[in-house]
Amino acid sequence: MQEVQKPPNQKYIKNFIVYAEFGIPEVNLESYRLKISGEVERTLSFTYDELLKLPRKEIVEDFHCVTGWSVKNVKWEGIPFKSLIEMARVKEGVKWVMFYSLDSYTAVVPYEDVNRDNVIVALFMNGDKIPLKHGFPARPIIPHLYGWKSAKWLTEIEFLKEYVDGYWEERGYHERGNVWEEERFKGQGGRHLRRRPVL
Ligand SMILES: Nc1nc2c(c(=O)[nH]1)N[C@H]1C(S)=C(S)[C@@H](COP(=O)(O)O)O[C@H]1N2
Ligand SMILES: [Mo]
Repeated sequence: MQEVQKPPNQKYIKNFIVYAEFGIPEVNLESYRLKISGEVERTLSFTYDELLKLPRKEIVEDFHCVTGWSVKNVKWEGIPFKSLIEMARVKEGVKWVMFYSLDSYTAVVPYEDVNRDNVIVALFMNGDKIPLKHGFPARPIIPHLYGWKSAKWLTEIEFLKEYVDGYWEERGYHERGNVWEEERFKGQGGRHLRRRPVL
């Protein structure tokens, strides 16, 4: 049997460390909406009840924070990202996706990294509604990217043709953040997005 490799320079720990750069927000489900915007044929807006009625899938994946900790086998359940892409009819030429959170946190990811079968907008974590401190009502789960790309308290998904920094990207963190290629900071790791000198 082939052993599943641990990502480079990560250590497994038992429990998540909670991060909330802007504090844990209050969530009002009456006014909460998840919006799909930007370069789409159809702008969408879902209430929490509407999100709960969409078809869901379950994934079990390890979670990796760029600071070096990982948690094994987290079970998430939510809306397949590909089904949101279909519902909104994302336009040709989209290259990036920006996530916006209730607390003003933002994170950017390449479109090709979310247009995959094991990427979801999670509503459930380990069998229960996502606990508030872990991002209730919704957060994107992109298992092969570092945890900072998983914006908790998600309120908007914007499809973009041009790159824009999110919160941590503005502070030097990588545009993609692939854990297997160790893309922690801009200019490190992976093949595609390495900054080439402009001559
Ligand atoms: N809104 C928001 N989302 C966030 C963060 C944050 O500070 N605010 N921190 C990120 C980071 S760096 C990590 S590793 C994970 C941690 O998830 P957890 O707080 O559920 O453990 O959330 C990510 N999503
Ligand atoms: Mo993180």
